[in-house]
Amino acid sequence: MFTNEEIKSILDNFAIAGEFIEFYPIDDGHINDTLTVVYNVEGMEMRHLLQRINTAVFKNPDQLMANVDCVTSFLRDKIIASGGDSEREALYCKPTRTGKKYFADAENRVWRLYNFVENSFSRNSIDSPEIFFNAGKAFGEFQRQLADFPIDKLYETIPDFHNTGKRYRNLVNAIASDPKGRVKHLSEEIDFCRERRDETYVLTGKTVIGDLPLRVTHNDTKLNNILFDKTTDEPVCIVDLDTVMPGLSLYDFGDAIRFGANTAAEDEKDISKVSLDLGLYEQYVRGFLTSAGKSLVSEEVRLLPFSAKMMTLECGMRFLTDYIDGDVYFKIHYPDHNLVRCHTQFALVADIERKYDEMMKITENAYKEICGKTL
Ligand code: GN1
Ligand code: MG
Repeated sequence: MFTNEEIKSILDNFAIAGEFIEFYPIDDGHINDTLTVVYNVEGMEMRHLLQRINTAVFKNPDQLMANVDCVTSFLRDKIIASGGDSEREALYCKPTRTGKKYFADAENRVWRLYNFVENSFSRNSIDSPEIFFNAGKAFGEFQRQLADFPIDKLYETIPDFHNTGKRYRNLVNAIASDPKGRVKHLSEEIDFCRERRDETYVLTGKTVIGDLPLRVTHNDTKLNNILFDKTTDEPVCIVDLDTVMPGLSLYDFGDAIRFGANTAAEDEKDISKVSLDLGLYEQYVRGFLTSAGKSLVSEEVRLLPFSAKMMTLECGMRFLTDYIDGDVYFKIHYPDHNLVRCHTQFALVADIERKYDEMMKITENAYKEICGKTL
């Protein structure tokens, strides 16, 4: 997709030492383009992470990078204060030669350069339950670290990002305009959303009346946004900080379950493989409560199963909306990719509904055991 020459000419604008050797694309994300770039510094290999920011999604790069800068420096200070290794446990952006946080090229593409976390990897599925416990603990810890972050310093990089009711209205608008004539084949999917419409307003409603506190949250807690240590297999660093914004702890919890506790991939074509793994659900609840439990109000804990359902429904509605719009938001790798993703999400919602009582019991027991409180 990019040539060596092109990448080299972009990198020439950043204040880094050595000679550029090569790059490798990292294909995980649905929004930005991410590349590992390799340099030769006096005979030693040095890597950085180069990203092209999708400015159709993140419309204001200055505000986006101001957020990222504030959050990463804040986390870095905390990590240093607690005796951690800030080179590996925190991200930081390397400035351009003119001291800016990003570089805009002649075609107005926006690029930024991060430190590369050595000896780490990301995963798209869970190979042992303990890993998911650790993932829950890491995202809970991330939230705890940001608990005293000055929330009004943050710009809302994507307004209403997890406003599920607004996502529902966006779907209704897409159905009404139907630019690709796809709606006629989607009556089942649309009915599925319509039947759950009233639930899409629950979390925002409870926030407005003060039952749920606004916190600084990550908002994109997919398993592959954690870097794990290759040697110890423990989480090292949370990445993809573009959507760190004021939000609900439930957004972070629910989205992590949506992706990590699914027995199938987000884009599995055979939906009979899709289900909610209750064992993994339990592991994540326990990990999350271990690090964040004490600071949560009981309403947040009570709604953990509901948030898993809502974040999955919301994501499914977003894939469906994008399919109807003609695949303009998420990257796709084949024509019906967004529809396939929508089907897996809705199948998972249906399975969560079947297992809801059990999820509630697991949550109650874990809360009692870990935080000594009853719901
Ligand atoms: C996008 O970029 P990536 O793949 O981490 C999306 C998330 C969705 C996710 C679905 C800014 O995340 O909200 O949950 O795809 N990010 C944005 O896999 O829209
Ligand atoms: Mg990501």
